Amino acid sequence: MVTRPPREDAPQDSPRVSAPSSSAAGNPAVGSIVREVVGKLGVTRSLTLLHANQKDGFDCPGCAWPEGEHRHTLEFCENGVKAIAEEATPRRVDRAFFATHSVAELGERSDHWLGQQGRLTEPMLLREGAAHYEPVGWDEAYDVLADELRAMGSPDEAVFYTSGRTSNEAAFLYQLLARLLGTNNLPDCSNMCHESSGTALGQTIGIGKGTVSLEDVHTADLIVVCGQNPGTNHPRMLTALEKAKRAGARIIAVNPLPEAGLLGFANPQRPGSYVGRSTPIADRFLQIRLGGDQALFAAAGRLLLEAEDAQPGTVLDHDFVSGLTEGFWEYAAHVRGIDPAEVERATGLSWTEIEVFAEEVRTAGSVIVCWAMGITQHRDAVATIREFVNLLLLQGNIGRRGAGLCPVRGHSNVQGDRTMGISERMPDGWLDGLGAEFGFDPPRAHGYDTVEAIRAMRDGRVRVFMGMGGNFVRATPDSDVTEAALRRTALTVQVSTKLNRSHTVTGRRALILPALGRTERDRTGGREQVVSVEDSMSAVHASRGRRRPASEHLRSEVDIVAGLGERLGLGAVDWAAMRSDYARIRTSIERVVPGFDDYERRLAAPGGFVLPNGPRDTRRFDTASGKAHFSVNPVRVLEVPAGRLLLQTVRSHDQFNTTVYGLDDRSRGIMGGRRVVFVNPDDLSDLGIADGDYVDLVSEWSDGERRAPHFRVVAYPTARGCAAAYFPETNVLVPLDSVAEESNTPTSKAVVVRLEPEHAGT
Ligand SMILES: Nc1nc2c(c(=O)[nH]1)N[C@H]1C(S)=C(S)[C@@H](COP(=O)(O)OP(=O)(O)OC[C@H]3O[C@@H](n4cnc5c(=O)[nH]c(N)nc54)[C@H](O)[C@@H]3O)O[C@H]1N2
Ligand SMILES: Nc1nc2c(c(=O)[nH]1)N[C@H]1C(S)=C(S)[C@@H](COP(=O)(O)OP(=O)(O)OC[C@H]3O[C@@H](n4cnc5c(=O)[nH]c(N)nc54)[C@H](O)[C@@H]3O)O[C@H]1N2
Ligand SMILES: [Mo]
Repeated sequence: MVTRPPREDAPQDSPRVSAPSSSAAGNPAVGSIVREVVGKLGVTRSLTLLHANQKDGFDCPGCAWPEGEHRHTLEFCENGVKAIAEEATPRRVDRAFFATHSVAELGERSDHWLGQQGRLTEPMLLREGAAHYEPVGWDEAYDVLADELRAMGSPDEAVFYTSGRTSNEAAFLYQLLARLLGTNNLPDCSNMCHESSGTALGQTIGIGKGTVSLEDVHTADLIVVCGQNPGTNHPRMLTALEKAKRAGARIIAVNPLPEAGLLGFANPQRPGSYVGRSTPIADRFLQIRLGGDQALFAAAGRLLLEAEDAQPGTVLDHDFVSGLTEGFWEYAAHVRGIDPAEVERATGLSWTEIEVFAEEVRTAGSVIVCWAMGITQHRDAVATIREFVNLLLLQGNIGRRGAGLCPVRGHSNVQGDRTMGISERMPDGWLDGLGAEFGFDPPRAHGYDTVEAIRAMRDGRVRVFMGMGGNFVRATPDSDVTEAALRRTALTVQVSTKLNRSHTVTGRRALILPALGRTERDRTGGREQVVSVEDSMSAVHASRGRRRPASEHLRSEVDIVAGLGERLGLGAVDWAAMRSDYARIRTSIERVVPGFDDYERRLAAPGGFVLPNGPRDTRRFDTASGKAHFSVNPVRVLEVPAGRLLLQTVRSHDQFNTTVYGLDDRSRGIMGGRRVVFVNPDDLSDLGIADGDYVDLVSEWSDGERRAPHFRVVAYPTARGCAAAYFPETNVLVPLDSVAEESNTPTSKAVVVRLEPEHAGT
């Protein structure tokens, strides 16, 4: 399988390399914000920002980090600004654009170019055999989709994908529509993101969510940040870490890369720090080998038990362990037996470094572990997160001030979408409630997750693919396989705000349905509508757009789903009433989804409300036994054959997932290009490759090789044996079958590759 770089990449992609920066925000960030905003939007549009994350404004479409209690007039960050600027762009992709550019031609363009073309303006249809999309009215678009859905042999021939920006109201209606149709095929971006967290936390503490509030972060003694690059991906989290530090917290960064945001930070919200003085964030940096975290946490568990042996009664929280947990003895017996040499191999750390880490944990009164994709996108991700739980349980670090588990979510409403039932496997009790509310019997068989959906399309078992936001073809692994899979369907439908590659890789027919964005006024049904979202810490609040929509033809996601439900005549649901008053949807949500009592009134309260969380609020664990579970997880080393490296695929500072804002990664010293691969200088000399050389990345998997051509090698201080390159250019290298155990998440952070010098053998 050989993939050529998209045509546009070649001329654009000539990376210039300089030293990585040592802090994430501060002067350069402020400059970048001003340039971004005024350059892209002009002065009037820039005022949109004043409403970001304000109590009566819209929820920032950037990330899912919660808003603080005392909001600054401008509660935004550099990358939130970029997300808003993307949506507020004055550029338009209209019918003339599609008449000029054929689908084949658009398919050759880079992700960056596609995203730069602006906002979609009206529904477009690609007819069978046609070279161009053509405009179509909303009614005809619904007809095309409804006819194709009616023509299916079984409801399971439809797949309904969701990205994580969709509001609670739209998500609830969307899953209702799929289930009324008769399928649980509701894959979502979570399958590629925090699925491993949900799986591990559900098994061990009885809820698939984190257990900390922002207040806990501010008051923790020790915060361990694992597998996360907050300086780029959750910049507002740095404000919370800074606050915690000022209150005396210690912070440990665990990462193969020395990420700028963890090394230093100047708060752009406080003019005092504009002058370039930066607060170092991490007190300690553990440069771990990819996939080594499970071994690190297991080893720390062993060391805590040994410390308890040496001074009984001083380390473990015996009341907590004996009263509220089970499985302690099996866990203790297991970790006492783990082999330090094996741990050193798995982590690339010395046993002394691990002892120092365990000592930090032992002496801290309260500990929080935060994590993101560096943990969840590994083969042993679920076991690793269970190991985080084990370590915290030992000292009763759950359900107590300043302590707990903190999976840091990605998309701004990805957690809310799950709460609303966007999942291929909702529990029976939840489905019972849905069925009772709408008088039907929801399907019970589990549906396809993202990887299973690709397999089903590949094997010709799917007729209709619908994407509620997102960019399925670029976000998913094994790009060549996934593209071929989508092309086997009869119809692909994308509900989108902006042009992306998923519009160019289509079924026999394709629809683009343009939607309102978060920042835009929603006057569906002739009245001002408000939607709601849930952040990473289970706080639900209202979001109200203020800007004039990019086009008069845009419809809200709620409107689009309700319109389709109505056209299909599905169920005893008053789709029209729900569409014209979103409060009607919330009334149903209140009756179906636990924790939403009095939804409408509490949503109107400033800042919204927080959903109940058993472990956090009352140390109640909703597991079969009613206790939190210790677990036994064998330590496994990610083995790499000689001469090969473990490649992780990461985000640059200038992208939001598959949306490439620009070609720079300021924090890592890369300008003007994205086809770079970061490798440790010692590995380079072992391989006989030099900084500045060009190589093909070739991934090796049991079913064959995959190739991504033409990457500039950058000597970079990453952990030994590990490499990094940007997603989505490298998704072609991630084998579809290389997934995390139990969660089925693609292993985007561990792909075995060899670097093949360009023109080798020619
Ligand atoms: N500006 C911006 N913000 C975003 C996004 C964006 O693309 N742009 N995306 C959003 C989404 S959907 C998500 S999920 C989040 C993603 O947020 P992150 O998880 O921060 O994103 P990644 O770039 O994938 O970074 C993974 C980090 O984990 C480290 N890592 C990789 N493997 C390992 C490992 O085995 N062990 C340890 N300890 N570390 C490891 C990498 O070096 C890197 O620092 O951000 C959200 N916010
Ligand atoms: N190799 C590799 N692959 C990965 C990852 C990785 O780290 N490495 N990360 C994974 C992760 S964590 C995630 S979450 C997924 C992301 O997967 P997705 O969520 O599918 O991808 P995005 O790039 O966020 O989607 C961008 C598109 O969403 C549309 N959009 C934006 N805002 C709105 C809106 O308000 N409404 C609607 N209807 N559409 C909108 C725009 O058209 C835009 O082009 O990718 C995953 N893939
Ligand atoms: Mo994500």
